[in-house]
Amino acid sequence: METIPVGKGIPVQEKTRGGLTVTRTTAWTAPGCHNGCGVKLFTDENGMLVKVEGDPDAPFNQGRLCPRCCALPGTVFSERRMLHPMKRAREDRGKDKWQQISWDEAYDIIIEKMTEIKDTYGAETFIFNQGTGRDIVSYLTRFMWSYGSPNYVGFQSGNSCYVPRIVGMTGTMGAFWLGDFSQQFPDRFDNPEWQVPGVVFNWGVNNLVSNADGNMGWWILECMKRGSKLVVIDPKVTWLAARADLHLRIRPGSDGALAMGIVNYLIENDLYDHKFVEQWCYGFEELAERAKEYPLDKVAELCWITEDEIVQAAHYVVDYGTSTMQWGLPADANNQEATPAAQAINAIWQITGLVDVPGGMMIPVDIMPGGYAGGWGRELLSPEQAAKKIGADVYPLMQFSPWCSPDKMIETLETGEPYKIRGAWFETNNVLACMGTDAERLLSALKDLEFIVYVDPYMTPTAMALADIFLPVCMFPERNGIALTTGSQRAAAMIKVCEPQGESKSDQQILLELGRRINPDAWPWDTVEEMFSAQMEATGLGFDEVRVTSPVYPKFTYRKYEKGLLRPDGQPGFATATGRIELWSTMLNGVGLDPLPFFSEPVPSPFANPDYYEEYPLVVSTGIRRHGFFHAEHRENPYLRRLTPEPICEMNPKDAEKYGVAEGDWIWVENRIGRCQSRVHLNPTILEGTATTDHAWWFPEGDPEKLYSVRDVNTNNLTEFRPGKNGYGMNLKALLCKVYKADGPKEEK
Ligand SMILES: Nc1nc2c(c(=O)[nH]1)N[C@H]1C(S)=C(S)[C@@H](COP(=O)(O)OP(=O)(O)OC[C@H]3O[C@@H](n4cnc5c(=O)[nH]c(N)nc54)[C@H](O)[C@@H]3O)O[C@H]1N2
Ligand SMILES: Nc1nc2c(c(=O)[nH]1)N[C@H]1C(S)=C(S)[C@@H](COP(=O)(O)OP(=O)(O)OC[C@H]3O[C@@H](n4cnc5c(=O)[nH]c(N)nc54)[C@H](O)[C@@H]3O)O[C@H]1N2
Ligand SMILES: [Mo]
Repeated sequence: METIPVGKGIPVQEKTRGGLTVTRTTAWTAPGCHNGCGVKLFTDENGMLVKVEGDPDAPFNQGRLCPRCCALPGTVFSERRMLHPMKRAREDRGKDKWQQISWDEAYDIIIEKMTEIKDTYGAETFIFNQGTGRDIVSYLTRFMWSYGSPNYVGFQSGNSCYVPRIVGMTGTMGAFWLGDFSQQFPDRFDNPEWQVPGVVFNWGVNNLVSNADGNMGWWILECMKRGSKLVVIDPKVTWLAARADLHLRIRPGSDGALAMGIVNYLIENDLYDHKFVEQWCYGFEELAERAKEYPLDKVAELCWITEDEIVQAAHYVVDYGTSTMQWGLPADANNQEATPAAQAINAIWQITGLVDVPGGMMIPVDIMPGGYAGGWGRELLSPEQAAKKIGADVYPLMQFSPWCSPDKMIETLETGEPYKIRGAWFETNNVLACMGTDAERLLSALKDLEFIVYVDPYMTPTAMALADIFLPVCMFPERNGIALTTGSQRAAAMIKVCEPQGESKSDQQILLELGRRINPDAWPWDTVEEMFSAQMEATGLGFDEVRVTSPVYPKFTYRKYEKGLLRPDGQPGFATATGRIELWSTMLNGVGLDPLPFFSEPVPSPFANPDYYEEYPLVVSTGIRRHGFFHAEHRENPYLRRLTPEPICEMNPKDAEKYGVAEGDWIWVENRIGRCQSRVHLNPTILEGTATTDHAWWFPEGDPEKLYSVRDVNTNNLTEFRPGKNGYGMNLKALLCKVYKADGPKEEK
């Protein structure tokens, strides 16, 4: 593979005038992050990390940095870091009765219990749990496969972070795409091949705060400075929405209808790219027929917007040369039928031919195939064991990804069918505070397992409730590593600049050491650096080399479908059965699913469930991202906590008046699944009839044996295990709720 080394010639380490050592490296995990920004870490003569700056030479962030990295020393040196491996008797789960042990003892207990479970019941009865993408995916999946289990899970119903959208992309194009903000080029906005998008669509994404999925919010401003128009589709007036040329404040959960309405308008008004459709698309007639079900008047009513706004949006797609689109989590998680909605949104840019062209939608080049997404070592799992994956029989698409079905897994935990689950491994997943849907149901389902291991830099409510063995991990300044980010458009080195706190070790070290004991053939490396080099084999680069040339970019070309660069057989076209973009998906049809995009109401919804709506009259989006927190993390860091000290429910002042609550009140937010507490914040930019809640709340300073009050304030007391027909998608952004006054948390459980 042809690669472009960016770092060559820039020193990795230098002394500053103040006597500090500055190291150019990459931010990755822990603590949690999606992006892998280039950073400069400043350490003093005692090896203390004293300061972090953004690296202006890193093309990805060009010196920008979020508050969580700026406040990193407070996170690394927090008194709440876990310093030693610990064990606890199974009957003491939930009690703060831990005993410090050595790594050897921890490993011995783990190997003994995991071997016993495998020999007695089968490796499939031991499940592996991961939260969002952090730097463990490829190592933990390899560990799981080398042990023999097919069950990788995160307990977010419908695997509803990115996976539903990815199925919508691969199911139609055999590829994955992103908005083209020049991120694939080391010289970025100056690259001569790149063109500034005529229009940027920001579709249900708050990227200045979340910088989600390999996208950075400031790139949009760079495009706007260079002339891009901006369209924002978001019920809330975000910072970017306030500066948009067009802002569609749609009803949460109605995105699929809007997309189908735009597709229909583009086709009926002959605004699509005939030549591209004829040459590269399959199933256009069928799509056009389906889209007729979404005329302007109907869509306007469903989305709570005007017909004219839909018409304007459709024109912004095509009237300014090119347009590109960055989307966000609501596309996966505001409606069970998320994949069909993702197909609909994709179709807008597919029928207009804005595919892998400068300033359109961009198909990234994977520097390490399967690296970030976890395909490394999949051959270690035998076909017999793979066939035991929970949910893959009901949802056949699940055979193709590392993940099993969380919705079937919760049933399996409860019923013991088709087999009883015995043990669980949690790494990067504080599931009872954040990722876990219907948190109370999940706690009941997990609490009696025979053996639970938890791996984290911090004690968490989940570890306190469930773990028998706790393994402390170190953070990125304390270890070496390679950062592979979403789309793996680059590989970057992480360089150790300070000693790990206490006895903590890196995830990679832990999994290599345990892997060598559990299946030595699968883990032939003596050091983690040797393992990193093996992972990067396709690039021909070793870790030592990447250490100085980091970041390394794969060479990028546009219109790969014309050049035979997308298909394994090297022929022009797309990696689908027909070789074309399948607007009518043969892959989905092949597993008995609707091959065309469609919209159906989220469950519950104001239109589909009027009786529910009458009792629970607010449409609530849960999980608004905050600058200072990555999910359930960072609340122990005083600098970051100050930004958002408590969970907030934002609502329009008119709704607050209607429901008798006021600014600063503690309230219950409640629906038919459960309730959680929050403080009211009145915000006139919230669309009337809707509200938002923060997710992932707990109080690290609280009582461990009350699980840090997580059960009082967890917004996932309101969410439900209920995926779409293909097993993917859920509703956590368009719930129906009511609100009323409460006394404040820490009173209840
Ligand atoms: N600081 C910080 N950054 C993060 C995270 C974090 O916890 N903290 N988490 C990371 C993770 S794993 C993810 S998945 C991403 C998620 O980040 P994003 O993809 O940006 O998603 P959200 O922040 O959930 O919502 C984005 C916007 O969608 C709007 N919205 C809500 N409901 C709907 C709807 O139904 N339709 C439309 N069109 N818009 C809607 C909201 O008002 C909000 O402005 O963030 C990542 N980045
Ligand atoms: N209601 C509602 N719920 C949501 C969401 C929402 O919008 N609304 N968002 C959902 C989404 S999109 C996602 S992706 C999930 C995220 O859910 P998770 O990814 O499970 O997030 P956390 O609960 O913060 O748990 C992560 C844990 O990993 C630890 N950690 C961080 N980095 C590392 C590391 O490198 N190694 C190890 N071993 N540990 C590490 C942290 O200290 C923390 O305890 O939450 C989901 N939950
Ligand atoms: Mo996520």
